[in-house]
Amino acid sequence: MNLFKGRNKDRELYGERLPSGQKLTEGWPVLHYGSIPKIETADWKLEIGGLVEEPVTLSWEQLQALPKFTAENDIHCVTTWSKFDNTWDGVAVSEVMKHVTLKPEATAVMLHAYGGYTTNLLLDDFLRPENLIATHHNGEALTREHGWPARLVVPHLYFWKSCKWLRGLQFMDKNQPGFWEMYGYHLRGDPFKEERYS
Ligand SMILES: Nc1nc2c(c(=O)[nH]1)N[C@H]1C(S)=C(S)[C@@H](COP(=O)(O)O)O[C@H]1N2
Ligand SMILES: [Mo]
Repeated sequence: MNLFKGRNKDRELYGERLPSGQKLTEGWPVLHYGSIPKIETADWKLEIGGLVEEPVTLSWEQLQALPKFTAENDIHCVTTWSKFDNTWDGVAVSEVMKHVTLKPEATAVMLHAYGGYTTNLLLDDFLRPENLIATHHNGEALTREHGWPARLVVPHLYFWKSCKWLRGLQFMDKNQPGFWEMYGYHLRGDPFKEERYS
C-alpha cells in the first residue's frame, strides 16, 4: 500500500485491472481536438495506402459486408479516466487487412481521421486480434461525438490511439509521430507501463 500519497480507492478495489494513476468513470467523457466532423455513411470511405502492394478504398457498404466482430474491453484515457466493460461491434482490423498486402518494409501505420487528426501505431500493436473498426458501443450506433461512422478501438493502449472518424490507414517504414505524439505524448502509450508522455 502506498502510505505517502492519497489512496486511490478504485485501485484498491480493482487491483491490476485498473492501470496505475487511473480512476474509474461511469459515464463516457467526450474528448477530442477540434470540431466534430459530420460524415454521412454514403460519403464515408476508408483509404488504405502507403506501403501496400495496391491501395484499397472501402466504402461503407463494403465495410458492412465484411464479417462482424464484437469485442469487450476496458478503455484508459491518458487524462486518467478509465471505463470498464465496453462492448464494441464492428469489423476486426484483421478482417480489413485481408484486403491488402503490406510491403515487407511496413513497420508502422498512421491512422488518419476526418477533420485531420492523426495517431501512429507500430504494426504489431495495430494487428492485434482484439482491435476493431467499431460502429457500435454497448449495442447502440456510435454518436457523432464518439466517432460515428467508424472509429478504431485499440484497447491495450491509451485511448488517444483509438482514432475517431477514421478515414485512412497509411502504412510506413518508420513509427512517425501523429498529432498528440508530436506534442509530447508517448509514441506507443501502454497504460500498464504508464507510457503517458515522452
Ligand atoms: N479523430 C480523433 N480521434 C480521437 C481524438 C481526436 O481528437 N480526434 N482524441 C483521442 C483521445 S485523446 C481520446 S481520450 C479518445 C476519446 O474518445 P471518446 O470521446 O469517444 O471518449 O479519442 C481519441 N481519438
Ligand atoms: Mo485522451
